[in-house]
Amino acid sequence: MAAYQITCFKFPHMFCGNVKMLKSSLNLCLNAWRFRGNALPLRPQKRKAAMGFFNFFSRNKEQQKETLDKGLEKTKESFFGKLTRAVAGKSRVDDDVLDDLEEVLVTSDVGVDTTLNIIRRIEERVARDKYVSTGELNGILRDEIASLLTENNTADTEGFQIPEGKKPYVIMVVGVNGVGKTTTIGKLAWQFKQAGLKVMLGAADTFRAAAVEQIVIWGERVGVPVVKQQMGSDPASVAFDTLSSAVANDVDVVLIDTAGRLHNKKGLMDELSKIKRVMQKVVPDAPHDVMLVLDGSTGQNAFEQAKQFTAATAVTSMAITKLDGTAKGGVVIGISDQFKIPVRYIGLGEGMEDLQPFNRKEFVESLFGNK
Ligand SMILES: Nc1nc2c(ncn2[C@@H]2O[C@H](COP(=O)(O)OP(=O)(O)OP(=O)(O)O)[C@@H](O)[C@H]2O)c(=O)[nH]1
Ligand SMILES: [Mg+2]
Repeated sequence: MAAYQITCFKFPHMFCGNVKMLKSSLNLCLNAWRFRGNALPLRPQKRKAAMGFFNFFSRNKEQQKETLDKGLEKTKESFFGKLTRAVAGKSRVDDDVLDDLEEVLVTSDVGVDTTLNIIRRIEERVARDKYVSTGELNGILRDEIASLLTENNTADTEGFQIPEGKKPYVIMVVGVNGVGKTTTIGKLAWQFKQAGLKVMLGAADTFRAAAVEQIVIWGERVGVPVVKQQMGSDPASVAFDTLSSAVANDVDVVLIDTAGRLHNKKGLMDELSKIKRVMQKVVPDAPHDVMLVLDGSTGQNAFEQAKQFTAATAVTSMAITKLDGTAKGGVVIGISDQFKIPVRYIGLGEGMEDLQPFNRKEFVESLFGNK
């Protein structure tokens, strides 16, 4: 498969299998940050249902599958378009097809390391089965990617349950600017509320103009209280107030919004540690979850952010947003494979219901079709 190997100097973790891959990697290095809109559209609530604790997501399985299939449409179109071109005129999976497949996976934002893992598994399968037709490739990819991802040692999030003695359960949401932190908080607040939990939000992004307003709007729409102070006030103080109020009001789950920050801005990263320290004065083991939100539509940039953010602060879960309307959904496979920190949720739209627990098997089945 790989004739010779070259290490990409800019991103040494990107191990480039061959020249084709080097080209793809360089393209990925050049990916620009995506702009984002500021709109906060919310579709009307489709269904109100009191859900059990163990499956708190208010949409039933078919609705979730529909949203997932629709959300991944662009990724599928792009991936299968490339795959079809790669195998055109070839009947069996040979070294050439594998080389092309490698390129398809890398250019679909799966990431170099995960791509090499997938290719290795398929090579083993081809060696075992002697003859594999290109028509079988799709099913093989689905199976191998699904088993690669389930070999990871983290379990999928099927539901949400507050662990014994962790009330209020505190989730602090972090990430760079515009990735969808506040929106994810709004969506989660809605889901938790639907499940019958008492929810409170903390507007600890006091930095960006209109950030407080934005989370207050979400609070009103979802019908949960938001603890806030003036813009420019100390985020740690807002977090302290939120937790104090949560304890006094017997709240089940607290979601703390934070300002967008880059991992390499020391002052801003220190601010996160301060927020944590101050929260611990009220709830000693808070935050119980530090959720990193990543914008999936930025592809390999999301991957880089995950790497750098997890190295800079103790992240315990991830949410990948904006998978709808992008062809870069393959990044979820790479992130889920490469990080031991679980991807808990995926964002598939701007509406309240467009957040789902990430289920690796269902994700791969949606991408490659059911058996
Ligand atoms: N299509 C789509 N848009 C999303 C999704 N999640 C968030 N957005 C949009 O992304 C934009 C930014 O979302 P915010 O929630 O404000 O992002 P943020 O990380 O809080 O931004 P800052 O507070 O500025 O750092 C908004 O227009 C959201 O509606 C998603 O899953 N799909
Ligand atoms: Mg925000």
